[in-house]
Amino acid sequence: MDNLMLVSNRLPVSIERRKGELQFRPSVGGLATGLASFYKSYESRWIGWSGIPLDSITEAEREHIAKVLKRDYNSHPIFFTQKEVKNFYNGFCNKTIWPMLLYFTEHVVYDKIFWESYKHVNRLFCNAVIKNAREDEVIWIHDYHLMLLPGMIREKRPDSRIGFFLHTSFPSFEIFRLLPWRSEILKGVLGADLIGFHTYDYVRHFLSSVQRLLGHDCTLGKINTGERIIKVDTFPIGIDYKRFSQSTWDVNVQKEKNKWKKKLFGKKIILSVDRVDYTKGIPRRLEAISMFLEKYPEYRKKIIYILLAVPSREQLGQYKLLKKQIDELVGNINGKYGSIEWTPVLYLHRSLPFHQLVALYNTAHVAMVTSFRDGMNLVAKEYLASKPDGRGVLILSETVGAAKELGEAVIVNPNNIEEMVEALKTALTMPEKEQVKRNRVMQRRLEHYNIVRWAEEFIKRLHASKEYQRRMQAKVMTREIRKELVGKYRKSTRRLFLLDYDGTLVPFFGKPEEAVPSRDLLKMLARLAGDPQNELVLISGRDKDTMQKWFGELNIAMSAEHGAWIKNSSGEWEIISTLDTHWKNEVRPVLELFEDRTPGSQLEEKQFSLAWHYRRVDSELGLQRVIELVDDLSDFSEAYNLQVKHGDKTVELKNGDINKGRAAMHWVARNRWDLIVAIGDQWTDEDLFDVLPEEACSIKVGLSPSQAKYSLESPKEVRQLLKELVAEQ
Ligand code: GDG
Repeated sequence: MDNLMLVSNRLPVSIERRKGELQFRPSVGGLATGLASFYKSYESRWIGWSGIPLDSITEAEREHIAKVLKRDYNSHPIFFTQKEVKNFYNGFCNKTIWPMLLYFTEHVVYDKIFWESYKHVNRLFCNAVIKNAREDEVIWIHDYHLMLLPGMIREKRPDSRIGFFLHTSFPSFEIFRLLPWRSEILKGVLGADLIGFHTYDYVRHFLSSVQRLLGHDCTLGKINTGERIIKVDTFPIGIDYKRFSQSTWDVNVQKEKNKWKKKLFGKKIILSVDRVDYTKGIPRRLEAISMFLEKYPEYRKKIIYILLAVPSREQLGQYKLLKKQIDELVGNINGKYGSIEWTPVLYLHRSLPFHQLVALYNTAHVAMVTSFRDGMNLVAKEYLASKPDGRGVLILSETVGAAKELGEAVIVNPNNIEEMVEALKTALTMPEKEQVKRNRVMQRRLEHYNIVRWAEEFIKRLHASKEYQRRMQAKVMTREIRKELVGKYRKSTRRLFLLDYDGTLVPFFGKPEEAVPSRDLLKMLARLAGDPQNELVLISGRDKDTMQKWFGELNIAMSAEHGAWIKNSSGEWEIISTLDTHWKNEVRPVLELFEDRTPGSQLEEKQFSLAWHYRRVDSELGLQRVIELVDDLSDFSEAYNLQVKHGDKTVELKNGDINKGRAAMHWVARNRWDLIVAIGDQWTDEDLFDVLPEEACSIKVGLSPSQAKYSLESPKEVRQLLKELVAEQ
């Protein structure tokens, strides 16, 4: 395992002043709890906020904190002033970006001062990372507090290996676009090499924002910024499963359990554990409890609801209000239904030590996780892990990330009180056999994909993403390299040229039919093909009739429709293999609809493919339509084994087994060439580069990433190079 630098807002340990003394205590919260076990088992270091305001400690205390954190926790603290805590943490983090990412737009505060502070604090983190991280260290940045940091580090250290993981949800574009600083935030995140989310929906939403706001091409979880390729993927966070399941046998946990059993004799326990946060849906859940007691009075005195609410962000008005609301609701329920011997809601407004938490999980008959929104929600997973005998029922909100993995739970809509009431009834009456059956399936999954697997998987994919970038880094073809190629050309006697046409030999035109080859170009191609030691193949995405019309006079080999058709220099056009085209009748109406709805767009039909061109469409509208179209086409592509390629202002569908690489092999495998030159400009040409032997000279036109060896700036440079090759000596 490599050296790893974890960066998050909070360190896994917080520093507090109690009775005048500084105290170091483990932080409570999803990220800190989750990563602590992974962190300890590897060569890692952690950078994060100390949790104590800079202006409340002396210089000596500051040094002491840094020393203890380094010595005992391998951590480096960042210190904030009171003002930074106010504007960065309580401000932009918790009043702006948190409610935005979790769909609570009514709580979002748009304040320029908060934003300035967010930038400033991200810069503080950046300086600390640059100062402490070794050149080869993997940097893994966490969560919504540090969304600008990947970009800031990338600027200072372009070769860094950076991962970013967002622990919250990522909202749909219509929500995210509300943020005045949306583009800066996206650009910041795109400084990473790998970006991770808990669920595929968040990935989808993120990609759609990147595409619509920054205009980058996003295909198959890859973002092409024109300079780098960034991967975006799903990594549902796991828990330290064994720690929970095995702790249930611990003496302290057993003691605690016995206490609860004695105290609650015979009553069924319903449990919830959350930070006091409006995303967690605590008041709505209390209303459901109240309605349940009203609707099913036979359960009065037979159940008890333990509401463990961990204090959170208490300085913020919104959170103070929420706390007040919860206090009142608990008071009302207990006043209305309770009696001297029975309190329906047991309200614990504090954080419990781990063994007490596990005892509660283990004792509870039902756990209610009914957040309105939650990136994942670890409590749901921890509850299941704390049930070695498999008994217990989890009621789970459909809008939390965990619902994607825990489908065997009783799933509810957290806004639907009646449904929650019925879910409680279902949970309390569910036969034990059924409980065990459901839980075992979920437990197996959680045990397998635990927190360590999650982190290892992320780091593995980060390396893979970097490796992919390395392969896609075409080197600019300098004058020296060009000279070298000319030298090689002169010495070789069996040469193969595989050339794309549009965007490679000629620039793009508004209408595809305008790209007719000039007389000069035809002359040059004829000259290249005229040398008996050369085999020239034009491999284009165009239809064969156009190719024939434009180049038929030349003695050259051709391939049309991205490799569906091939033609030897002195032969006829042939289909590369029998291909089914029935799918076109199904898909054509969809594309026609897009053509009608999008002024300036054009549908092109070829024998084995359908293409929708949007070069002349207003750019915002074009991007918007592409997203819709690619989405609409996904069902067809699966059903008919089609490829959907989003290339240069075109979305093209074709049979899955056609590609330029396959067509190129027809010529590559034919001879023992001593020089192969392949030139192309688009994603479809990557298939061509892919099949070439190691020694071939592959050239990408344009500066975007490619696995080609070299890059040239424009078709003009390509023509210049070809001219140099065929020039008289
Ligand atoms: C964020 C995302 C995502 C709670 N009370 C006590 C206690 N806890 C621990 C739990 C759990 C953690 O805190 C809470 O994690 P959640 O996932 O439920 O929620 P957030 O804090 O909002 O976490 C969330 C998570 O990050 C990870 O990516 O799942 O969606 O919002 O681990 O056990 N621990 C102890 N005593 C308590 O009283 N010891």
